[in-house]
Amino acid sequence: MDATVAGSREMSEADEAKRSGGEDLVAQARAVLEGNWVGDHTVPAPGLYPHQWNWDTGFIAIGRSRFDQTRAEEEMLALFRAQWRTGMLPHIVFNPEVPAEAYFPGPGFWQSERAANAPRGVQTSGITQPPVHALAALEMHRRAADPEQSRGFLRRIFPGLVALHDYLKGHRCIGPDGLAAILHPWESGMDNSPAWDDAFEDVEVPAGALPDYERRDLVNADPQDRPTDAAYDRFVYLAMLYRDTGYDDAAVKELTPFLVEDPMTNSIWAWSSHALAEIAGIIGEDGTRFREDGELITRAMESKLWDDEHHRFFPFDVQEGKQMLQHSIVSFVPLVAPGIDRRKAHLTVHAMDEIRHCRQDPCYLLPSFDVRDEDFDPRRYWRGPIWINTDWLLYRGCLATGEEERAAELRTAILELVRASGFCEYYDPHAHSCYGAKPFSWTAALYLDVALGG
Ligand code: 9WN
Repeated sequence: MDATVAGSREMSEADEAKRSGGEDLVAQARAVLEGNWVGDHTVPAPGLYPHQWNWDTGFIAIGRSRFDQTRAEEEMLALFRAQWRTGMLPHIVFNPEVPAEAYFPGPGFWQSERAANAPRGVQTSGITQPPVHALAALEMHRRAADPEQSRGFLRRIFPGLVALHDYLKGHRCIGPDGLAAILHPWESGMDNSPAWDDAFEDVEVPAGALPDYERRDLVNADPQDRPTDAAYDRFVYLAMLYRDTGYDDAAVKELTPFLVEDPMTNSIWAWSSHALAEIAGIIGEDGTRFREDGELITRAMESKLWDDEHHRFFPFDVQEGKQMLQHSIVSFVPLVAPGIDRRKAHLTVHAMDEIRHCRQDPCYLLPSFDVRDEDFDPRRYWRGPIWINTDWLLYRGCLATGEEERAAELRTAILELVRASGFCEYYDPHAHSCYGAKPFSWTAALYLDVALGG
C-alpha cells in the first residue's frame, strides 16, 4: 500500500474512532500505558507481572509509539540491555526495586548471575519468548513523529536484533529443517496451551526434584484462571533442567522431553526477519541474509508444519518426531509470514472459523483453543480464552495476505470487545466477561494500534 493510501486510511479510522466514542477509549488506553510505566519500561500489569517481559515489550512499544516515540524506544533499548552474550533475549528482566518474592520464579530461581553468558548488572530469566522485536522496531519507525530520531534508534537496536536472530538460527535450530525450537512452554508466550500437551505430558517430575516454592500468581489472580499446580511443577522442573546445564542449548536437548517447533514463534521469526532486512536497508546495511532467512523459515513451515487435512499449521514435537494435532490459535499465525503460499493462506483463513464461537454476527474473536474440544476451558489461562495479541497477529496476517474482509471483521471485533469489557488480560470466548490481570498493557497498546489504523 502506498503511503498516501495508508495515510488516508489512518485518517478515516481515526475519524471513525472519534465518531463511535472510541476517542475516549484511545485516551484510556494511553492512560493504561502511562500508569503501567516504571522507570524505563512498562510492566504487563501491576501486581501479577511486576517486571519487564520480552514479547510484551514489543507489543507495548508498537502501541506506545503512537503517542510517545521516545519512551517506546527507551523500553525496547532497556530490554536489549539485558540480552545475553549468546544473543538470547530473556523473557523476564527483573526490576531490582521489586522485592524478590513478588514474582515466582524470580531472580533467585533463575540465578542468571551464575551463567557465563548472562549480562552483568542486571538479573534476568534464562529462557526467551517469540521474537517480535524487529517487526516492532519497524512498526515504530513507520509511525515515528521524528524520523531522524527513529533512524538513530534503529541504528542502536540493530546489532541486538541481529544477535537475537543469529541466536535462534545458531542455537535453536535443533532439528534439520531450519525451524527454531522452544524448550519451555513459557517460551511460546502461550504457556498453558493444550497445543503443547502431548510433549508437556511427557515431562515426569522425579520425586524430590523440586524446591519448595510458593506460587505468587495465586496471590494476585483467581486460581480458576491460572495453570494447575501439576502444570506449575512441570514448568518449574523444565526450567531447572535447563538452568542446571548452565543454560546450554546443546546439552539440554539431550535431556529434555520438551522441544517443540511452534508455528507461532517461527512465523513471527519469519516476519521479523523480513522486517530486519528492511531495517538494514533504512540504516544503510545489507539485509539480504535476513530476507533469505525469512524465506527459508516460511518454506520450512510450509513443508513441515502444514497439515493438508485440517488446513492449518501444527506444532512439531522434535523429541517424538511428530506433529501435535491440537486445535489451538497457533495454527493460524503463519498468515503473518511474508510470502506464505496463497492457497495455504486462503485455506487457513477459512479453517479459523472452526475453532470459534460463531453463533452471532459479528463472530467473537478467535479463542486460544477450539471451543468444541473437551480440553477447552473458557477461563483458564491459554486453554480457551481470547487474548488480544494473538487476534492482533491474525488481523495483521489477514491484511498481509489480502484477506481484507476477514481483517475488517477481526478489527471490528477487537474494538468491540475492548469497548464492552475493558483492557483485560484475557476474555471469555462465549460472553463479554474477562479475567486475569487488569489493566493489561498489551491489550491497551494493541487496541491503540488497531483503533488508530494499524
Ligand atoms: C510467564 C507477561 C506474561 C506473558 C505471557 C503470559 C504470562 C508469565 C506468567 O504473562 O506468562 O512468562 O507468569 O504466567 O503467558 O505470554 O508474556 O504478560
